[in-house]
Amino acid sequence: MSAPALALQDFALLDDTECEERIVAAKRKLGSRCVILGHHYQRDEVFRHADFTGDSLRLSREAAKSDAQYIVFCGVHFMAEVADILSRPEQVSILPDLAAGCSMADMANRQAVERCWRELTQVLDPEQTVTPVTYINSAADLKAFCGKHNGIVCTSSNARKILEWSFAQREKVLFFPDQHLGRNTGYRMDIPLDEMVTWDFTKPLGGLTKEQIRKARIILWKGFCSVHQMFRPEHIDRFLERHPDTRVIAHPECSFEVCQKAQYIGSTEYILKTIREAEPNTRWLVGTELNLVNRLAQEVKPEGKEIHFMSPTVCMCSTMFRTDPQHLLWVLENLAEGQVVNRIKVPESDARLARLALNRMLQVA
Ligand code: CIZ
Ligand code: SF4
Repeated sequence: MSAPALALQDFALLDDTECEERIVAAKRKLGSRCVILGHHYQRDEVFRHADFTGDSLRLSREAAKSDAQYIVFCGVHFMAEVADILSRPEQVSILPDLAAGCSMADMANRQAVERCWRELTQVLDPEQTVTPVTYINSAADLKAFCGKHNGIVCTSSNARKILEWSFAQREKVLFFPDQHLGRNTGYRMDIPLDEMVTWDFTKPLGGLTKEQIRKARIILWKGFCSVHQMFRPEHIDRFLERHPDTRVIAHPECSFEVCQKAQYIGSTEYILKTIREAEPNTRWLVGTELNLVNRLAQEVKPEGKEIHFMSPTVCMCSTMFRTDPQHLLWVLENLAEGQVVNRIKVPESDARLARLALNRMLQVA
C-alpha cells in the first residue's frame, strides 16, 4: 500500500525559494512520467517550471500528444478538463489548485444553455438552423452539449475559422459564454451589429423579441471576462494623446469599443507573435492579462520595444494567480511518492461528446 498523501497545509507556509529548489528536484525525480503545462497568464514562479507554455489551444494539443503518465496543468479548471478529455484513459490530468476556475466559464451552465435551446424552439428549429459554438473557456458538459448538437469548440486563436465552418453547416450560431469574442469576431466577418443579438440568460427568451432572433446571425451569450472588461476605450485615447505613434493591440475578450480602437486584435499567441516579429524600437499598448504583458515587456526590451499595459489599474486573472509554487510543489512531491492529488476526471458520458466537439475544432483549425 502506498503512503498517505502529503498534506497541503505542510506546504502552505514554505517560502518561494525553498519551493523552487524542491520543485526542480521533484521534477527531476519524476522525469518523463510527468509533463507540466503552463498557460501564458501564470505567474513567473510557476510559469518557469512548465515543459510547454502556450494558450489553451496549444496546450491542449500538447496534452493530446504527450506520453506522460501525469499531466500537471498550471492553468484553470476547464483547461485540465480538456487535457483529460484529449489524453488517453490511463493518463492523469491534475490541477494544482482546485479553486482555479474561470469566472467567464462559470457564466454559462448546461441548464441555462439547455433552456435557451428549448426557448429558441418558440421561434425556429435550432437543430436545423443553429450551430452551437462554445469558447474553450467553458465547462466540459457545455462542450458535450456542442458535441451532441453538431456544434464545435473554438479558442481565441481560431474563432474566425470556426465561425466560418459553423455558418457552412447552418445559418445561425449560438455562441457562448463570451459575447465579446463572438461579437468582435463576427464584426470582422462583416456581420452587422444588429444581426448579433445578446442573449440575457436571466430573462425569458433571452430578453429578445422573436423578430430579433429571426433576424440574428449570431446569438451571443451575455458572458464576459472580468479581467478583459476592465480595459476601456478612454485608456487608449489618453495614452495616444501622449504617444500618438503607439500601436494598439487587444485581446478579443475586450469590449467591442476597445477592439474598435485597436489596430491589432488577437489571442495571446497572436499578441506574442505580432510583437516579437515587429520592428525594433516600436511602442505598444497591450490589452490582455498582466503577467503575460510583464513577461513580454522584459523579453523584448533589448530590442528597444516598449510595452505598456492598457489599463492604469492592475488587471490580473485572480484565478490563474491561485496556482502558486506551494501548490505545484505539493502536487509534484505527491506524484513522486506515487500519490495522485487533485485529479480532474470528466465523466465518460460527457467526455465522449465533448471530445467530438473538440476534435471537430482540431480538424477545422
Ligand atoms: O485560449 C486561451 O488560452 C485564452 C484563455 C486566451 C488566449 O487568447 O490565449
Ligand atoms: Fe477566465 Fe478571464 Fe481568467 Fe481568462 S483571464 S481564465 S477568461 S477569468
